[in-house]
Amino acid sequence: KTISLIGAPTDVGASVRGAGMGPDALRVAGLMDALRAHRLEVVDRGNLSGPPNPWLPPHGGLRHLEEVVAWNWAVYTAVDLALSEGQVPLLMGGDHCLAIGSISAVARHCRATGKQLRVVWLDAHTDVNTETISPSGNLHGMPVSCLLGHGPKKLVGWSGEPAAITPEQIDFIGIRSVDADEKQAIRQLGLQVFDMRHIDEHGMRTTMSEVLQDVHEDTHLHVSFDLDCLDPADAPGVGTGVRGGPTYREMQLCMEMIADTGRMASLDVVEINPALDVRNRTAELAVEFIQSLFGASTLAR
Ligand code: DIR
Ligand code: MN
Ligand code: MN
Ligand code: MN
Repeated sequence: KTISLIGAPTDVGASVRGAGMGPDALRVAGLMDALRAHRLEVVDRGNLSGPPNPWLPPHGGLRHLEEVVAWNWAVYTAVDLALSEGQVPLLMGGDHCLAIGSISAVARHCRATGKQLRVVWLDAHTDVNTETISPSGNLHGMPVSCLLGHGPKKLVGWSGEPAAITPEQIDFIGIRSVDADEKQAIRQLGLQVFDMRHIDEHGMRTTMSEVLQDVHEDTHLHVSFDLDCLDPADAPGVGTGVRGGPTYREMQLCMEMIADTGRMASLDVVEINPALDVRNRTAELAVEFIQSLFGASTLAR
């Protein structure tokens, strides 16, 4: 299968400027060649275009709603096209609000093809805020709510159903920052959150076994990888870093276990912020993990 790189250079959903430079940071870090080195076919579809970041305060609990809608529509269309051509879309963000368009397109595709969608959300945050509970109004903290059908009307229902996914279809890994009212939302929705304490106590291996146990032949596995999942000591180029993330080795194991399922069919790589990075270290790290997600490992070639 051909991997289709889709750049979405925007930070309209974020609280810190700079994530819009993420796609080029990944290209400069050698993403294409890294994947081709593992005999994968890759096409770079270039960058999508959309409105500039007006950098305004929130309106009714939401910042830049119109801009977030416009960017996500471009993402939805591009991911939909890639999937319809039988390719594996790799969305290069951009901030995490873009997962709304990306996963909505994936959900629609899964319904059309009879696949069972499972989402693995790798993040320090659960991103399940809404306009009524978000302390920031930033839409990169709300994509999961939108996908569950609880966001602003303009960002809900894109998959063709009221909700793109149900709570049982998504698992969160690496979580260590949840806002006060977000905690209640997690409990009410019954979301499966494997927080850092869970990983501390059970290890990444057991955690990922739990997450992946019901992945089977008909599963379409979507990975939404927010680089702030990693410890900021390893990945300094993110807007909202939180210390205490998985180690480099734990994260590699996570990626390798996902690759072992052979079911990953779409991917978001988001929140890389080159303006805050150190010599492109975070994008280079992302490239290593992406290679592992696509099956690279120490002894297999
Ligand atoms: C925070 C930050 N929970 C918010 N969220 C981030 O603004 O909703 N998600 N940074 O990745
Ligand atoms: Mn996120
Ligand atoms: Mn995050
Ligand atoms: Mn589960």
